[in-house]
Amino acid sequence: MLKNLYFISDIHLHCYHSESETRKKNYLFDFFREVQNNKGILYIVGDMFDFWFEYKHVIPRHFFKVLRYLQEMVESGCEIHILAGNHDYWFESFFPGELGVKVHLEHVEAEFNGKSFLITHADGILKQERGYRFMKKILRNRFIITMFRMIHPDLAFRIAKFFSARSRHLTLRNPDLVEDGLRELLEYGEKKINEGYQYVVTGHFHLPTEHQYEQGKIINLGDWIRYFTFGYFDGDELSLCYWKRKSLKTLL
Ligand SMILES: [Mn+2]
Repeated sequence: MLKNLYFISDIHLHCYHSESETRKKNYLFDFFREVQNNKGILYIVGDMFDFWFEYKHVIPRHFFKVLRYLQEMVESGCEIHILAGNHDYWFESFFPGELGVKVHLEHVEAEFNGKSFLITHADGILKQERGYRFMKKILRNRFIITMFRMIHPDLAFRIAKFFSARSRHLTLRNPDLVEDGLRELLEYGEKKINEGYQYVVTGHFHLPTEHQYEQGKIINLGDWIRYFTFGYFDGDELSLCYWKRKSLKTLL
């Protein structure tokens, strides 16, 4: 019987060093060690990186330690899946080829112990994301990706940092929008559960959420910026968990 299935999303690893980044990574490595010790299956449900871009011969150096961890986990028997988010859509062959991590550019439908899961970053599902849905088409256009690859990596990451900071500024939403978003997210969950899924696992909203419907449950995974939350399926039940809750008091 399968147990020890983990879900995590929205870690938003940056391509520069800072105190908060070091703290975030230390928590993340503690979490990875737990997955590794339990020989778990891990789904990274989008936006692990604040920006990821692949070149034919170059990988971004700031993520080296994280990538090394992922490779070690796979080598010690863990199964790792990574879903593309809106910040890190541009995966090519590096993850499967060099790390042994399975890449999913779209949502994943899976069954574990007879329970059906819908696993999705869930970007672009809200009404308030109308502008983003348009941008998504541009950002995923093959020609534009090829053109962007022609830019020197140092400059490309500087451009990405600028746009990422800007999008963060725009998503510092007012409470009304958060409330609307949550309502729509729960409606989305209900719809998917009525379609036959027992568990709907989402990322993207940075809002730890666990809602039980009659026939199933939706979980929004929160993030690893403020909440340090993850989803855990023990083989029978899926729940939202807080990593080292006690120590978080000093962080918030
Ligand atoms: Mn996202």
